[in-house]
Amino acid sequence: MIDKSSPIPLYHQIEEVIKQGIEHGEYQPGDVLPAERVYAEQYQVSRMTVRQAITNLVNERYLYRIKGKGTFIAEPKLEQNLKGLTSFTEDMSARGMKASSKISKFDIIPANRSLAEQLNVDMHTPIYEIKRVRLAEEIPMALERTYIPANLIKGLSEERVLSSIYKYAEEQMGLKIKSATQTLEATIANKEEIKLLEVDQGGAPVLLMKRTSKLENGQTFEIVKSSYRADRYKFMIDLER
Ligand code: 16G
Repeated sequence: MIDKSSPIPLYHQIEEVIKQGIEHGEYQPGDVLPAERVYAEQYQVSRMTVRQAITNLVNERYLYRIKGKGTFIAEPKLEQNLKGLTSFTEDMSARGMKASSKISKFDIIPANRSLAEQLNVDMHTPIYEIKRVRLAEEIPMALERTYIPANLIKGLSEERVLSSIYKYAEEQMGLKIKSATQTLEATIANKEEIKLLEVDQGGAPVLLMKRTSKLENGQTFEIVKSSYRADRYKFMIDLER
């Protein structure tokens, strides 16, 4: 499997061997990776080469290290299609995963100038301000800050936003969420995100998505800022030409 006459660097070939082991289910998430020496002997390369390969895979988050314990196989990232206008609950159930939420804020606030502009309402209009950690199988995936004009979905409660807002809006309130504009940018977890998303202090990457959704009648339904853990998520889009 290792071709020493190839122009492809040996450490890169070892990386591929380990990646394939992960992809083919030879190693499971949480398993400890065999020692450097094992690869060095099996493929007749130096331990330096194996170390380089492992470091690269740690940086790419296929593997993670625990001091004094060793190197482990990471959970694979969830691949999310950017195309459909879906909810977090729908995205998770499409994968057979259980979605849940932890609420860190549920308030009704008067719209300030910025919210009024973005939601296309008058200043001081009552707005739901909801902050939820979204979890998949109990693992924190994203921190979501949602703003919805209160008159659009009456009776929204802390208990209801524990499950799907889209489901409540569509099935109970008869609203039709029709379109959205969304941006995606790279950021680094701030203090609150480090705590609520349970990521490393000091530089954990986060993917920030901002979505503005509209109802069938053209009214703005919500503005949402979602910070997704970059070690858990990758986004996918199909292109055509
Ligand atoms: C997604 C949407 C968010 C929406 C939420 C509803 C992004 C960036 N955000 O997380 O705009 O409010 O789903 O989820 O994708 P729910 O119906 O499960 O409460």
